[in-house]
Amino acid sequence: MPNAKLNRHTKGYGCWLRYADYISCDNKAATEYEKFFSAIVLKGHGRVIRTAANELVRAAKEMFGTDAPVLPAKPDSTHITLRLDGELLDTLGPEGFEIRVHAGGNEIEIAGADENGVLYGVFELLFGIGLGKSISQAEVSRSRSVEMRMIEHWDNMSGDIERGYAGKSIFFKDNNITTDYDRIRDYARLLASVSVNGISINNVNVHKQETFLITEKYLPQIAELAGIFSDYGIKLFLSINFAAPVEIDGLDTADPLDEGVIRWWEETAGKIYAHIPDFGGFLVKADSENRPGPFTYRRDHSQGANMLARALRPYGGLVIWRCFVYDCHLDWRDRAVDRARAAYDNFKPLDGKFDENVVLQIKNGPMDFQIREPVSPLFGALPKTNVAVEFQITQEYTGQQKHLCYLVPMWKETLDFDTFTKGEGSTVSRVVDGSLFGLKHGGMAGVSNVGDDNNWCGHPLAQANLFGFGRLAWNTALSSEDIARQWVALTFGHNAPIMETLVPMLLDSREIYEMYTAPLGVGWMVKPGFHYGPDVDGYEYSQWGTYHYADRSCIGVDRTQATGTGFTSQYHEPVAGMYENIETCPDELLLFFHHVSYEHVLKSGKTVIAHIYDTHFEGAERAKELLDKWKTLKELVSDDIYDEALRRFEHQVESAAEWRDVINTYFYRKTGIDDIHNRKIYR
Ligand code: GCW
Repeated sequence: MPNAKLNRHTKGYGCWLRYADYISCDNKAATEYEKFFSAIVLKGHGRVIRTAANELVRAAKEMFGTDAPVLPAKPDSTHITLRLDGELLDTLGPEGFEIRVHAGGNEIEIAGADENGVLYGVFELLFGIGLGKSISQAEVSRSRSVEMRMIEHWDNMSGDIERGYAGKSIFFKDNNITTDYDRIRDYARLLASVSVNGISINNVNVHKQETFLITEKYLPQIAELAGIFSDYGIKLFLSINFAAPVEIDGLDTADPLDEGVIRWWEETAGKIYAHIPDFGGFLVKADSENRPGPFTYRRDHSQGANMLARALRPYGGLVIWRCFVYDCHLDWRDRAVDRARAAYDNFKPLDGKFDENVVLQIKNGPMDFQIREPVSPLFGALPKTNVAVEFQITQEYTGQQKHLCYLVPMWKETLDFDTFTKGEGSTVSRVVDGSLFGLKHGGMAGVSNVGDDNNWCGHPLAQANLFGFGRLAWNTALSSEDIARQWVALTFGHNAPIMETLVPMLLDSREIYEMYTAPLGVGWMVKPGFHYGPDVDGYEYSQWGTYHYADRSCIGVDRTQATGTGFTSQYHEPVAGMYENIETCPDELLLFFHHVSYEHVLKSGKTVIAHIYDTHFEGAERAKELLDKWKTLKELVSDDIYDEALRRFEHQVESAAEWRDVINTYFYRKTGIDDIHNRKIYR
């Protein structure tokens, strides 16, 4: 059931993989590579290395118009060799690769520690060409930063996507599984090009019908999709319903210690692996936002996760267990309750109790993907447990792909954050790559921003987030700016005005969005349900535990140990002390940790209220500048991309003005404090 409007030939559809555009413009280096693309030598067997060879054949055609044969042995002419080199496993680790230029320049050899390594080496070579690297810079040796690099879809079988802003699901429609395999293949290729190696295709909120995805009814079709991803070295995972034994087969319990339940999951695992031999495993949201879980049976989360893990273990499967577990029925009247504490309170006591093939997946912040949150204190608090960080690529709280918000700087901040658990240098990236505590598994997961829109992500520039997620997961040391530059060059070609305009737009966009929305780390202030547009008190008296406590003189949440909820004590020193003390707490998180007067003076020298007014006026102005800058690119980028983004920037300007006025008026009315600059605040 292909999307009727779909046009695979647009620039937006092709994303950063339009090889023909790599060599156009003034990319002089590209011509140096042409002679190597006359033949591909394939040393090694397997579906992924075959895909790698096919990718080079395609690139040869698109870049140079050459029909490159794939040969089993070296020809006399120049060529590219793909080779499995097991020895690289010792030096570079799984999925590592090397690109070497040999024999008087007659051969480029791409050697992979395994098949994925070869495929990533191919994309690295092609990206190098796209980025204008000369052949003398082509030799590289690369290792992955983290093992699991997962994309997670919140797609329902109805075709709707929970928190999806780029159309409907590419996997499901009208309660059926897609047969548009071409699109799935294009998607797998896109993900593999940025080294993604795992995907879960259905929503973590597993509803009635999706519960049955692990049954014979759907497994044959799921296996078709899994096979496509396998060609690209990507393992398929499914989100499961913890109550599946009850809902599918009428068992009277889903208690993880019940013999019948244990057997049920073992049999289910057997059935799944009979269809999908390289199935990745289960992703589980349990006891969260009204989903079933082990709490129902007075069991803890290690008991729940381990039961599933043991069912998958004979086949090498993983259980990815989410730590987004909190009470969503809180009472706003009770100032002592604090949702931010929940993940740590629930999981810290279980450290050491999880099986080896369980990975705990922790959201980057303690709340829920706000534009500014501290890093979750659970990172670094689980020295005996495999851990992955969960980021949200889809822009639920960050402008819903209507606003430009390049998220890589925020992810970088999380990865670079020092937990101090084992002294200085105990960064989150070292937690999730397993090196800090010597753990077996770990990774980075991103909630997908992809739907069936022609350009995949809705906002053409939101593709930078998908690209950036993969690049960063592969190499957590890359800078946000490097990633932005790579994406711009590969997507728009070698064009200095585009680079000079777009890279700063991307890099500034998060700060701009933050300026005109909720101030100083307090979060929320969005319309309930949709999470879009301003509604300062939308969640203030709700059960979701997301408060700002603004009154006529003060605002913010006291999360200190001394007088507040004690959340700061979940951090290791010196981080705990830094947040606890209002003098050392960074401005941008002040209202996350402290309840302060509007007249409190920030480190910037401004009062809180002046900061609120200033950032909202300035943020809305800077949104206008984004639009103006985009307009300067009209003649330089393709119409499909230009027009779509233009519409979105125009809307962003309006929405930012709405935010500015609602926030400023709200705080003016609360405080009665005038703007010292006398700007327009509606009374
Ligand atoms: O922030 C919330 C979202 C829900 C989501 C949940 C989660 C999939 O609003 O839509 O549910 O997070 O992460 O489980």
